[in-house]
Parts: sequence; C-alpha cells; structure tokens
Amino acid sequence: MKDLMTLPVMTELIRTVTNMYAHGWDERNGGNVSVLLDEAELADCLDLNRVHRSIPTGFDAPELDGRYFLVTGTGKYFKNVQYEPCKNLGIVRLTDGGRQAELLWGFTDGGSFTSEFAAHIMSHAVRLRLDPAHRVVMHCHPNNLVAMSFVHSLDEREFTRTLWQMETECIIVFPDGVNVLPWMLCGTNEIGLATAGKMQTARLVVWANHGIYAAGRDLDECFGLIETAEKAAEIYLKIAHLPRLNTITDEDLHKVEARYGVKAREGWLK
Ligand code: 2HA
Ligand code: ZN
Repeated sequence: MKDLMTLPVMTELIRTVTNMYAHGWDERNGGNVSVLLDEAELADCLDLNRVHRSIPTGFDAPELDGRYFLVTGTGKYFKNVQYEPCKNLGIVRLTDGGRQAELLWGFTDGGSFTSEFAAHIMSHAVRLRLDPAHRVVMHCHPNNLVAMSFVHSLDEREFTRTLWQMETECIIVFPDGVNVLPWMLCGTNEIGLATAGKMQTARLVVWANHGIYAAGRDLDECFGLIETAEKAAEIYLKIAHLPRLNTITDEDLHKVEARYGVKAREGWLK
C-alpha cells in the first residue's frame, strides 16, 4: 500500500486550504472543501473494506451512491489542517442512495464532514451531469465579495457585469458569470438545493452576506475562480464611491471574447 499522504490530491488539498486561510478567506472554522476521488487511485492507499463508522447525511444523492469524497470536517479550522490532516479531514464513501457516509479515513477525534455537505454533494451531482471531469466544490468567506453583497444589487446579471468590468481577466476566467443566492440559513438541505440549482448555469455562486461557492475540475480551478472574483470585488469596493472616469465597455468585452475564444453568458453583454 502507498502512503495516503503521498496521494497528489491529499497534498494539494492540504496546500490549498492552508493558502485559503492565508488569504483570509477562512476565519476560525469558516469554509469547506470536498473533492470527488477516483476509486482505483484510492484503493492503492486505503483498505476500502475497512469502514470506521457510518454517518447519516440527512439527504439523498442516488447519483453519487458508491462515490468517494475527501472532505473537510465540521468545526475544523483550515489553519490546522496541515498539522493534523487525519483529524481535520475525512474520506467517505456514500452508500444507501447517499443517505449514509461510510468513514474510511480521518475525523479521528470522532468528528464529521462539513455542515455544508448537502450543498457540496448536491452541487457535485449537478456539475458532474454538466461536465464528467468535474471534481471539486469549494466554499469560503472572502471579505470583498461578502462586503460587495451588502452594497450591490444581487441581480445576477448586474453583479456579474460589475465584476467583469473591474478587471479584464474576469470574463476569461468566469464567462459563465456568477449566480447569487439571497441570504439563507446555512448548513441546511434548502441552501444545498438552492446552491446546486444555481450551479446549473455558473461555477461560482455567491451566498449574499456569507461567502461564495466554486465548482471546478481541480482545486486550482476553484481557487482561481474565487481569487479572480474576489480581486474584482476588491477593486469595486475601492472605486464604488468615486466618480468613474474610465471603464471597460461591452464593446471591449466583446473584443476579449473574440481574442481569447470565450463566450460570455448569453444576453449578459449588450
Ligand atoms: O464551515 O463556512 O457555511 C463553516 C461554514 C458554514
Ligand atoms: Zn460559510
């Protein structure tokens, strides 16, 4: 058996959550990440017949029955993951139509997966239908995006257009834009379903007055989506109260589309 700690996705997850903490996106136990794992790769490092315990999920996910996830723990601090991965992270297999999660590794202090597991798993199901190479769901609390959600219209097209106008790269990184949910109670199946619904049309979903979700093929894609949107939100907050003398026009954004082979969400540019 190979050492689980040498599995590339394990190393990458530990580095990524450490970096997320360093960016100030994950105060205390804020934020959560889950990665869909490849069974064959996992079988080289872990006895898949050895179930430590079974944890009820509180939701159904028949499409993901039998699938494996590396996931951050509820109440756990991203800043601590690098020092004690086996306490702060877990590897689970969904069974019983997604109603149970069999713990195969981790959460050694008796802990459990993130309180936002419903939003993660429901989002994985939606994104996998759209893209078979989809693997990662990431949630965090970036200051500027959260601040922006207090002072900007939550209309998705308007929110996205503002971000696109703040930095040329934005439309290249997230041509599908950002979707936005109004404030909702977190940790519930309702916000999980709503988030997954929003994932049908975009890889970024802002939770107003709370944070953001990203979905992607790997950890770098999710991190890059969030850091680009967050930078745009930061620029917006720096200039929102100042007279605007110059801007990136829709005509300019159409030039970016043509040059970089991206297509903005239908109808979101004039
Ligand atoms: O894990 O971020 O949304 C704590 C949270 C809840
Ligand atoms: Zn949160």
